[in-house]
Amino acid sequence: MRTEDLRSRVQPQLAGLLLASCAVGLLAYGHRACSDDEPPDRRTAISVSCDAGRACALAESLAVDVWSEQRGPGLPLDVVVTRAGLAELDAAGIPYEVLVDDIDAVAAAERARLQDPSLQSADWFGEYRDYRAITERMIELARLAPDRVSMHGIGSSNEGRTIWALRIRGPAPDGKRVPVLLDGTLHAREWIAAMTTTCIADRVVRDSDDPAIRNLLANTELWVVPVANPDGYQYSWAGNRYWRKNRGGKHGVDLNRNFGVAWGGSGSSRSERSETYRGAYAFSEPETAALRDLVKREGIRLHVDFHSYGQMLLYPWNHKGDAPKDKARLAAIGDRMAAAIFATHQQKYRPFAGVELYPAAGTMTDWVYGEADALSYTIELRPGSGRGLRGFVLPPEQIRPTCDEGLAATIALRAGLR
Ligand code: 0X9
Ligand code: ZN
Repeated sequence: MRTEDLRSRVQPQLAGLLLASCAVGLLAYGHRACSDDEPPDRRTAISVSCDAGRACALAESLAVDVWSEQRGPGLPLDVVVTRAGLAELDAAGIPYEVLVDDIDAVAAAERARLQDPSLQSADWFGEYRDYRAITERMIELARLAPDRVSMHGIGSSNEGRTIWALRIRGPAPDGKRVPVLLDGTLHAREWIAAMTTTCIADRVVRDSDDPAIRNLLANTELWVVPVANPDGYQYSWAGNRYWRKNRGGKHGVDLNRNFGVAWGGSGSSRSERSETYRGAYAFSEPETAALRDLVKREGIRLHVDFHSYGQMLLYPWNHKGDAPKDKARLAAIGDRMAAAIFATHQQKYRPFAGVELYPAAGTMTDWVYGEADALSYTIELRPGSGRGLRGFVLPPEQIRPTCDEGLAATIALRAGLR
């Protein structure tokens, strides 16, 4: 039997079905007494330390969603549980830290902010933007510099939305440019990935005289796909804020388990309802097929797949423990990307081989590295993990600083191939 990652066993439909009386326990990280006024389907994000005995196993079994990238001894596990789940953890004396007391209230507050005209930000990157607005911004960039920038539809989603790519060409005296791909939002709820990639494109086009950007663009052809999963992204905007997958089939497919290297292996699920459902076969989804075709057609050499959250730089392999032949190089460039990120806002992003955190088969970066032979990274953007940070709902003031970090990482990555 295959081991499946924790996410794959989580059945979202369990949310709200578990009813239990609310036990009150003593918590190591803070006291979360339950009250009878709370609705039983209230969903709370908590962080559990995996060092203590069966703490994480129990948290896993009670989880209605899994938020954290990492798991394993010494690493905290972020999960979402209902009120009944909290009661069970309390009854078992398992300590946890509350990350977000009511994740749906946080999503509702975000939605109210987005819909309130008096709260609109004058800065385009001062607020989150939907698929349509991002597409318009990309068109604007192409109009701004038509000699260097062009819009390309690289495919169509399940629901018929165009998957847009912006191509930004830097000067190349000998006509040879290194093709680099940045993509975001394979996972719908990771909104900061769409904003960061759009913002990197924006900076690169508008600040082309900045020496660091000039250097990045020299002999480079940058492809940017901010919304790789437009259906899922729009669905998360339409009210289901924590939606992860695309909208294919009955329950959606985890696009980051649908690529063709090690497809079907550990850390992916054959169960359609699972959050890590891998799809019927590799590249069954039009969104992953579009990215595959782009990578092959353009001969991509460098790649970043932007996700959130946890502040990490992950390089292959994601699915198995054997070190890839380029491990030393991937790790060294990962270190340089981390240092470049730190220099912008003093945030720590830690580099790992993905599998060191948990196995995930069928990921985009394993395919881009394994089949297309490009140096390929997953960057888990802000926030880090911890109390007061709200997981996927990152305050909009953090879009610009996160973009600085993404741009710094991209510059360091490109420098790694000079
Ligand atoms: O699980 C994923 O697809 C990615 N993490 S996320 O929290 N954004 O969903 C990371 C995939 C690679 N990571 C590991 N192999 N650990
Ligand atoms: Zn993700």
